Amino acid sequence: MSRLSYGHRVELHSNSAAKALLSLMERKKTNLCVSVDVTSKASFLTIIDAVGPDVCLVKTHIDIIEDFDQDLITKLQELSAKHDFLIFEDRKFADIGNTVALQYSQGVHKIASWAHITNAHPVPGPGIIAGLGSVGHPLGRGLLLLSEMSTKGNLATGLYTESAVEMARQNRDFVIGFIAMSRDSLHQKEKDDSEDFLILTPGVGLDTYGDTMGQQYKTPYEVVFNRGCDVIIVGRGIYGDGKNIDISSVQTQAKRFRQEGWNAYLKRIDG
Ligand code: 6AU
Repeated sequence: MSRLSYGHRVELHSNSAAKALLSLMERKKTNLCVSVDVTSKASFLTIIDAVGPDVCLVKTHIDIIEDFDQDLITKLQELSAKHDFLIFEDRKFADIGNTVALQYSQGVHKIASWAHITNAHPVPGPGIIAGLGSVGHPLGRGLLLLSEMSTKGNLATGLYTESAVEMARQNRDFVIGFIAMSRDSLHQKEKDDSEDFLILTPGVGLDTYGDTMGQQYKTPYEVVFNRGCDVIIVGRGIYGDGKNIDISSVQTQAKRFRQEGWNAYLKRIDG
């Protein structure tokens, strides 16, 4: 599956968010997702406008924005239309189905109304997919399960990862793929050409190996070429600590990661 082009994989999905993301990557020639982990509305929108031309996906942690308001969502949607990217709210839902359905649709953020894609920990079992799907599926949204994590000592390994993949297989209309560190957990079982999952991978960097809190970085080449992942998720590698944002440096770094990710993909499908 990982040798097929993004464009060829569109037809293997029924979910509209998955189709839209694969088409967009093919059309725009980028597999870069920027993770915009800053806390002010102004910095958030400034970074997104700067990286917009180079990304397929903007990833948000909407609950860290100090001055969140509805206008921020309007502006985010305007930037999504202006630059042609999709929106991924990295909410990491982890509760029972009834609770996550409320967290996804209600409250201050009303995530389902604007995020094309969100993610969840599989730890509660299939009920979390049922709960999120009851809200997101009718809206054409897509869900990623965290089958692996990037951090040192994380518990998402072995049987847990395999069970997450099985949960996804039972819900392919809504679960479009995984947050994972490689394609390996799918490889053995990717038997037929009709199964295709997207692998989005965080913990991607070019200049550092990690942070002081357990994050571990791999290069875009390692992630996309060696490990068969589809989308590289990059945060601080592009905008540093997010304090004194230098727009031209943000743009330079975004283009650098975009090129590294895309070249690794071209080499993979060529192989
Ligand atoms: O590039 P960074 O380290 O600045 O940011 C990485 C981003 C952060 C994390 O919340 C997220 O990726 N992340 C995730 C996701 C996307 O679910 C899972 C994981 O295992 N590790 C990780 O870093 O916004």
